[in-house]
Amino acid sequence: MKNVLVIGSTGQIGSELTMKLRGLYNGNIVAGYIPGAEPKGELLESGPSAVVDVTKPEQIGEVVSKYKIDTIYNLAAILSAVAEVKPQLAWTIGMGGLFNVLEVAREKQCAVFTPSSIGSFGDNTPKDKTPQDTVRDPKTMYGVTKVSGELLSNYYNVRFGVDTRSVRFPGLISYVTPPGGGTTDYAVDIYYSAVKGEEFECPIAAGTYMDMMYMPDGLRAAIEIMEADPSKLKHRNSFNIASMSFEPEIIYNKIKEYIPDFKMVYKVDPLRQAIAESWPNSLDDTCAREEWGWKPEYDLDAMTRDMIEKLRQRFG
Ligand code: AKB
Repeated sequence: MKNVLVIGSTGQIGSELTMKLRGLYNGNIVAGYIPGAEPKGELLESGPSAVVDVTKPEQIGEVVSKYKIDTIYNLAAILSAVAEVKPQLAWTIGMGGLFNVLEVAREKQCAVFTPSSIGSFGDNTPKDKTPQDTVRDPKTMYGVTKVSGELLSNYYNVRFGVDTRSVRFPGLISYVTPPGGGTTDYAVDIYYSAVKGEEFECPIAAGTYMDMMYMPDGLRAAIEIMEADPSKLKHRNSFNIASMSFEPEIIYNKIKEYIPDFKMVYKVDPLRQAIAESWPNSLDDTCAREEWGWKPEYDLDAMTRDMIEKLRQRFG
């Protein structure tokens, strides 16, 4: 029996993670949402939901008590590009929200998963096969909140014994709920354009490599790290995980294998490009593999086949 609260359950990760957790565990898997982003359809009908604004600790505490929550997935976040436009809001949600979650978790003894990101690295980090433990000096507010969030989560683990764990997500690619305001969003949008028969305007310049991951692998990582044997974990917040790294020409050419008349032009967004250039080209995920058996299942080809098939079912 497991009782889980997913904060941000209607977002890109939350909408799929909540459904997957409901399929896996008996117990209350509560879809936490904010007004204006209500759960709909299967997400609403398949289990309990509750208003949980991460900036309101009393709301988190009430839901945790009511449903006897033992694990919180704290997915509320402002993604990297929007965080540069609204840095104060990004801090309030990323750090203020995390502090509230950790305090509730300390009082009510919950385990906590809070995603970190490839955005937690900066210009002085080794770019290729970026190590687990290395220089981290991000210049973006998103990156600042991710590094600080990792440190705060480790502090709550060491100081108060809160079971905090996390992974550094690459750009997550999915056909279910689109992301909003991220630097890696182009790698999702490109599939929608290709399947709809539209020309794609790529906001990231040719040659810019970033780590990416298909959502089923990302969901498995979030669940497996929380189920890992704690005695084997030398790290907690947060693990490098990886499955594929590509630049726009590589994903474009892969899609063209399936949709030969697909066209892409470049319309580089300076904000997203600067962020992308400050991030690693590819992460070394050896520690995750060794400490809790992480292993991705999808490469670029398998992901592309599945994305196109699923989007074709939706858009014809
Ligand atoms: C973003 O682009 O902001 C996110 C991330 C890699 O953390 N997808």
